[in-house]
Amino acid sequence: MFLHRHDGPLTHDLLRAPGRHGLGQLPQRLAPEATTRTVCGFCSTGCALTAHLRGGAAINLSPATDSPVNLGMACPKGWEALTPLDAPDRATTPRLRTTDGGWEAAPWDRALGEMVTRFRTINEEHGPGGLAFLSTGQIPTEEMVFLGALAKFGMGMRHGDGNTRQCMATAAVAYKESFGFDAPPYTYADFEESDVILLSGSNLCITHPILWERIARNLHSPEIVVIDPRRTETAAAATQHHPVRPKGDLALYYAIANILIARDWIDPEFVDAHTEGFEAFAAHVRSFTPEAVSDATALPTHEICRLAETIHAGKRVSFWWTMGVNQSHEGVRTAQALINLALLTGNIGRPGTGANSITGQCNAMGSRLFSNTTALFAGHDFTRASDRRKIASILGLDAARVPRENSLPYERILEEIRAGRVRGLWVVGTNPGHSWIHQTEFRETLDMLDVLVVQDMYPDTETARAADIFLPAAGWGEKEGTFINSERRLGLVKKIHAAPGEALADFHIFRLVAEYWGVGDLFDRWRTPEDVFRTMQEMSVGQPCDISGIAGYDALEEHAGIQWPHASGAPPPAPERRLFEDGRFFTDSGRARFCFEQPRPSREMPDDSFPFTLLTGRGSSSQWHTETRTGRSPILRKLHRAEPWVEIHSDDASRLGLIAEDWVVLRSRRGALQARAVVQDTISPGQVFVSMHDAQTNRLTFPEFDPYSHQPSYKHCAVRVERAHPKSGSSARHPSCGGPPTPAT
Ligand SMILES: Nc1nc2c(c(=O)[nH]1)N[C@H]1C(S)=C(S)[C@@H](COP(=O)(O)OP(=O)(O)OC[C@H]3O[C@@H](n4cnc5c(=O)[nH]c(N)nc54)[C@H](O)[C@@H]3O)O[C@H]1N2
Ligand SMILES: Nc1nc2c(c(=O)[nH]1)N[C@H]1C(S)=C(S)[C@@H](COP(=O)(O)OP(=O)(O)OC[C@H]3O[C@@H](n4cnc5c(=O)[nH]c(N)nc54)[C@H](O)[C@@H]3O)O[C@H]1N2
Ligand code: SF4
Ligand SMILES: [Mo]
Repeated sequence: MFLHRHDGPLTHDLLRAPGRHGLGQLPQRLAPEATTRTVCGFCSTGCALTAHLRGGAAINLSPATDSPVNLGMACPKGWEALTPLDAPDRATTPRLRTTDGGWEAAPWDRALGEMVTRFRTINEEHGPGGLAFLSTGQIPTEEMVFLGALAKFGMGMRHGDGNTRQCMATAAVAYKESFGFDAPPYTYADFEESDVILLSGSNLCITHPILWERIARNLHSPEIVVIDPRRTETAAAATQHHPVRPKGDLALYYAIANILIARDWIDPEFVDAHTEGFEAFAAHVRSFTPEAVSDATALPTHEICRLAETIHAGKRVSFWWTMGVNQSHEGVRTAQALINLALLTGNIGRPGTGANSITGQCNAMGSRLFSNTTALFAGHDFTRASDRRKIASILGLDAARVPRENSLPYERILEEIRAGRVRGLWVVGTNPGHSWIHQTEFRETLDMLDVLVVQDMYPDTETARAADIFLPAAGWGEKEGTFINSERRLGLVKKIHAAPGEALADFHIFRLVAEYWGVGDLFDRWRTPEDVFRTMQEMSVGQPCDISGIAGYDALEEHAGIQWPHASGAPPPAPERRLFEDGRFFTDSGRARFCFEQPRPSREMPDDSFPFTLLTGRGSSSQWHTETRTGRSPILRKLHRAEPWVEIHSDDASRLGLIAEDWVVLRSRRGALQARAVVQDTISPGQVFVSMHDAQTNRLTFPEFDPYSHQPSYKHCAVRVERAHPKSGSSARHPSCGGPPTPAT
């Protein structure tokens, strides 16, 4: 027996219930030789996958044909999702840092005892602000709920955030302000029903390949308009590509709005009946003539007019955006500028329309609603007493346990660490030692902690390597729960694989931490993920995301996923549903708001010393973020370049004396990286692009944040390009990607 509570024995059922710890047992509900449906654990598309089982465990995956999401399709990551689970270097035991800086394997009992003792000491010395957590959009919602409740109501933490800050915070804030709730209005069928599809800052072909396939099925010969500084795979397949100057979007969308208003190409009935703030918005955009914004957008005036004409010509126009918009120093206003175009033209609430943020991670939507970080559970408000009472009473807690303030956002938590106020950090299911902006500063920040606890599937992530205590987690496929995809669909994720060694589902780790902290009784009713799901349903009652009408996991199984809302008493869920069909929004007035502001430049623009603008983003459909999972599949590795690469225009290359495949150094004021030159005119002169999958990338990025969403502006900083010194290009290889070692910074 390896589990003992440090101040008394663990409860009996925690020790004895079969399958509870995820230590190899598979759930009884799966027949030994059969198939079962699950939801992919990579991107937010939420493809349904069929798991082919032998002896109750999955031996293969294929796309499910009976789901309204992916219609029998999947991308390489989905097909290959089992391989990373079987990697020989999975974490199988907890580990503790030794005094000489090495590691020792430790039983759970010791690791959790150590975590609790050290966290408690911080709590006693520094109060509830001394501890914080950073979580993820890649675990089931039920696990997010458990962590959010445990950390904030059980352990008394005030601050917790997640990697959705890096990703979706902008869209969440934009929707909340414009629509009154964080509510992406669309359903995937809209891709097939639009006659104009405008994609801004989205490389859908590689980041959401199955959504691109949905566009390919559109029978209305749609105009596909891509707004992206680069001629991406998506732009190359579109009918129009407008290579906007990086961060020129806000001026561009205001200019388009100006043309639409000036030419009377708006929908006045919709604007009158369902919006507020139109007059002020019209006055605001009046100075944004195509001529006035031509420089800011790098687009000729006729191209800006053509964009407005295209929108006007469409009967069903949909506006989609992803990270090219969200990751910006003015992301919220840019997202709202797109929302404003949909409102002006009445393109919302009908098939094929909408102002549509495409999410990123498999459960980013779950984290937006249920992680208990910036919003209290189910879109409630920490600062509102009635909301605190409601949530506390559902959880059977004293309302005084619910913090009265919102958590600090990610970058402020890091500032608190640097100020010596946050001393203990718990990182779950994210790898900020690679993915957070301005890595030099981030690594220094981690070094200032008294205790860093990292909970991950793999012990060697950049973040795990800095940990004091490492907890081995089961991954996707090794536990059950629900994900919420981009179109608000809750899908059921199954346990189809045994976790290795002593790795535990995050759900069970949270249960154990609760026990060790001495607050296990607060969460006694949460024995299984489905218990938590029922609590989520109760918490959602009366909210726009009401899911109280879903008849448990069985209903999710039967319908292959159900979109929110689905309130109790509602008719059986249709396979595809969109929001705002009645023109009523979630604001107090029921009207959508026009939100706008004067554009302003980034704080770091190219100059004589650093003349290039650095863009970053996804590199291929076979790579996932920091590559802890996809990097462990030999098949996926074959589908992309092995070495780091930088996309550079041929004019710039010849000016710098570079030819294709030369090693170059990219240097910003904060750091440097080396990569092979990919010389191609998919990028404009004066710009370079590197993929975020390379751990070197965020050494360069500039820590600037949207003031409202606090999302990092990953896609804009100033760099210079140098030919790599021959000596550094040839010797030892970069450990993770086969490239040369990185130059000193
Ligand atoms: N294969 C794969 N798929 C993924 C992921 C992955 O890691 N790998 N990650 C998932 C996640 S979490 C997310 S958030 C999504 C991200 O999905 P996307 O947002 O589609 O991906 P990115 O490549 O980050 O950025 C999209 C584009 O923004 C452009 N861009 C940069 N600056 C600007 C600008 O100022 N204006 C405009 N209009 N465009 C700009 C870039 O050139 C880039 O082509 O992908 C999801 N899907
Ligand atoms: N320069 C630049 N940087 C970027 C971006 C960019 O476009 N440019 N994009 C940003 C965006 S949009 C995002 S979403 C972030 C992503 O950044 P991260 O969240 O840091 O990236 P991942 O590699 O997805 O990290 C997930 C971690 O969780 C672990 N994990 C997976 N499943 C589980 C589980 O079930 N339980 C536990 N405990 N662990 C698990 C994985 O092994 C991995 O270490 O990167 C951001 N960083
Ligand atoms: S498109 Fe996204 S959800 Fe679908 S199989 Fe690929 S990674 Fe998974
Ligand atoms: Mo993301």
